Amino acid sequence: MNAARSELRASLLTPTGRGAVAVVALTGPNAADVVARHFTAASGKSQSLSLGRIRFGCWRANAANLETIGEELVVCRTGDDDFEIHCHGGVAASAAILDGLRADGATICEWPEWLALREPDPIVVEARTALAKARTQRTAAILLDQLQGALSRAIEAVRRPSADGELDGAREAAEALLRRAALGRRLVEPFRVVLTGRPNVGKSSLINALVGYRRAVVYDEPGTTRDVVTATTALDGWPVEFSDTAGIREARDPLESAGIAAARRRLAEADLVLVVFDRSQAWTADDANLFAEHPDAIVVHNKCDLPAMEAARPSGLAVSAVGNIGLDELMQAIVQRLVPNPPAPGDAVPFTERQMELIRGLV
Ligand SMILES: Nc1nc2c(ncn2[C@@H]2O[C@H](COP(=O)(O)OP(=O)(O)OP(=O)(O)O)[C@@H](O)[C@H]2O)c(=O)[nH]1
Ligand SMILES: [Mg+2]
Repeated sequence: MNAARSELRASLLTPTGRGAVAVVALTGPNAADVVARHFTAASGKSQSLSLGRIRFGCWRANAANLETIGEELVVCRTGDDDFEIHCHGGVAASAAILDGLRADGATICEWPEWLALREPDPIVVEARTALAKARTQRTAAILLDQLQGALSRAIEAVRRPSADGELDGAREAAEALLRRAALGRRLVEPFRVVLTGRPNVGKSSLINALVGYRRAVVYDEPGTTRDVVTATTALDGWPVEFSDTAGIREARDPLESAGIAAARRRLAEADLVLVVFDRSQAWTADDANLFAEHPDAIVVHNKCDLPAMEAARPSGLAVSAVGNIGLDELMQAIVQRLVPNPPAPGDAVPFTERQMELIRGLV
């Protein structure tokens, strides 16, 4: 038994918040004695819980006070030193049990930490932790592949040639894996797509059209959006967070100026920028500056339902946020830029910084 397991630990295994049933796990050398102090089986049998048996009974959170009325619940011994307590799913029930176990000397830990105590493979722990946070089926399927060994096998395929002195082969395999890192970082957190453009070009309208509901305020008054407004959706199974930002211009007041500063911060952290122009208006020096500022952006010429103002403009996608024109093409372009080479089923994808460091360290 490793040092961490020689200590009494308890953890809430179900998500925090209300549910039908909550599960508290207890593990440690004297776990059976601790359970016996709190739990009385309904059958009245006093013998200790045998392995794999599920017992219904009464749990007194405060074991020292025999006067208190206990809670009816189910206890299962899942290992010699391991128990699961299945109680009412409200927040209070599991909190009372954990408080009682803490009073008995148990250390309360988060479930990934609890999992790490019993699972020797850190990739499995990381995959299970990430799976609980995955937002789409597509990202969950990729994480499931890693849980089932895709990444471990790929890391082994780097380690083996590296150990045999075949450095070129190892380096190639490592580089192929690390090319997937950008996607791996977005399996739990969404891709960040930020819209920018001059005031009134239709950024907020475009966000609403892309996510399919009215999230951002639209108004025919330049300088309407002052704060960064986000809306999260899935495009082709990839989680994407769109940020609507204040239109970029010489600010008219301190509030607008704060909005523009927030927009610039958000732009700096973006995975992808959409720079939006109003095709029905003349092409201005400000437009040209914005275009030059974001050389990697997708260029969107909005309001294509209106007559176009003749001007030499950079090429881009013609769309209409209010007329619902060109939005499918825009979404496809976004997906193509965010995930140019989607992994095939079973492909390895590193998804934590620890894994990426490990791969870099092998070559
Ligand atoms: N005809 C037409 N009007 C549009 C289109 N998109 C937006 N508008 C209108 O343009 C005006 C400004 O739209 P917003 O979405 O608020 O523009 P914005 O870029 O967010 O503006 P700021 O928040 O001020 O920077 C509104 O009256 C919209 O209805 C479009 O595709 N076609
Ligand atoms: Mg706006």
